[in-house]
Amino acid sequence: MILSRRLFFALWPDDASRRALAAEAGRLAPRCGGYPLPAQNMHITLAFLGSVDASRLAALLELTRAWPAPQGEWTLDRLGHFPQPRIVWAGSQTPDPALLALHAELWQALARHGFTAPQRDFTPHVSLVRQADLAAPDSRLPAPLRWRFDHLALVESQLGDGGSRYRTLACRSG
Ligand code: 2AM
Repeated sequence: MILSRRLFFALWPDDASRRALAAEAGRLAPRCGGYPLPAQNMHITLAFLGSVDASRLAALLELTRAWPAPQGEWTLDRLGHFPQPRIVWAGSQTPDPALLALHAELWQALARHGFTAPQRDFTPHVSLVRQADLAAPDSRLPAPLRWRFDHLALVESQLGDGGSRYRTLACRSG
């Protein structure tokens, strides 16, 4: 019996954007010293919940399904590096206000369910390369990528030998 699940809320770029991000990851990985993430894993985490007792899952599924359909457009145009946990990522010079509002509203709703938002600032990003000891040589993406977000997903992360596998448990789309 599964007693706890590793859960997070995320937005998933459309197929073309994910392919473009995976190509960028492949270009950067040899320069940054890590390994590129595959197209199917390209996402932006809005709320990482960590290990959640399975008894709380029903409420999270309900919250997801009842959420107003998200709508916005995000331009990815910059590259960044988190030295810990050694990630090279794509993000924005100016994060979209609708994206920041969605993040804030989601955490307000999660707080009503007893979850606590992290203290640190939210840096919207898509992880491209893991175990990256070096930053990307440029701070800009070679070509800005615009994508419309219209799917909010509650996702389970399963850690395995070949990296993380993500499974969407519930999705709210526009
Ligand atoms: P990352 O891509 O920046 O590592 C599933 O693991 C998702 O949750 C990933 O997008 C990951 O973000 C994020 N995540 C994992 N651990 C986290 C943590 N401690 N705090 C915030 N986000 C985390």
